[in-house]
Amino acid sequence: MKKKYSLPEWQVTDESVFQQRRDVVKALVVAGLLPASVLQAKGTLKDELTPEAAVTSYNNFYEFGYGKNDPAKNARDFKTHPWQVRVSGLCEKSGVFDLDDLLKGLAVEERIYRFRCVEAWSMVIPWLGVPLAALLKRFRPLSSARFVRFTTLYDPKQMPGQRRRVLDWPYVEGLRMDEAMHPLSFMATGLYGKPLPPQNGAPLRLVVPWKYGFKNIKSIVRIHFQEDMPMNTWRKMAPDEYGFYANVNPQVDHPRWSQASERIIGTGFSLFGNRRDTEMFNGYAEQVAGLYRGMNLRKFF
Ligand SMILES: Nc1nc2c(c(=O)[nH]1)N[C@H]1C(S)=C(S)[C@@H](COP(=O)(O)O)O[C@H]1N2
Ligand SMILES: [Mo]
Repeated sequence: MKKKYSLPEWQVTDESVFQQRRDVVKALVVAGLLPASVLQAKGTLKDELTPEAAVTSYNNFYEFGYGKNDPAKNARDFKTHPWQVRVSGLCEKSGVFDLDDLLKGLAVEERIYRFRCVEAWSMVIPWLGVPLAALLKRFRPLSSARFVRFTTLYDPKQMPGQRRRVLDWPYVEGLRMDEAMHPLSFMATGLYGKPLPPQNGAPLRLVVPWKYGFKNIKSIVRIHFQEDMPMNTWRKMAPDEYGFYANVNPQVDHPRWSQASERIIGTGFSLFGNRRDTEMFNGYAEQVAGLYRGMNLRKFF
């Protein structure tokens, strides 16, 4: 199931094996038998899978509350089946589709991707899903479609966070078409080999691993192809802090904090700090830098 865009095998170790190995290393460090630096050496603590319990309990999903632990509690009864997606705009096959029909015939893949929130924390998550390009091609976008816009469900009855106008609901995100069609762009339907938990954006959630987490819009009910750049929710909220592109970039700080490094979630107690340097395009520069050739990434943050 591993695809070439997943992190290479040697960088990702099974959660339990990794935990054991790290415990041994830590014990040796504490005992003075190994230098502390080994705990931060490249390829050791770096790309371990984030424990499933952390992926599914430390969430941002404001529709279900604003605390990291709220979505897992408040989304427990969220109804994600049946689920319909409305497709509109500059494409040949618009309409309202049942999600089951939309996914029929598309091969489900596993992708292990780094995930970097704009708040400077990160995870490594094994997703299940389909390449975004494969899904979008079904609607035959016209060549005049330069952007695609995604919209989250609006349902204040089920989503208590929407009863307050903390954000301009419903949540909206967008991609340039060439970004959307890039082989790394992914539409997730599961994680850790199981269907997506509601708090992670069931039943359909965008995953664009070289961009900040807020681009990864959850519980999508609408896909719209258009000529002009869509306004995305966080940019509308605070245009000086959140852009349209939102490419992970350690050289362009958030106005209120540095983006040079990130806190690794779920690694538990660490003597030497569970941080790592943030990488350009979240480590995917080789694959995606070409999309932005000639663009000033300070201006288009
Ligand atoms: N609809 C919607 N999508 C959303 C959000 C949200 O509040 N509402 N939060 C975003 C942010 S800021 C992040 S970091 C990721 C978090 O995804 P996770 O909880 O699966 O880790 O979801 C993104 N997608
Ligand atoms: Mo985020």
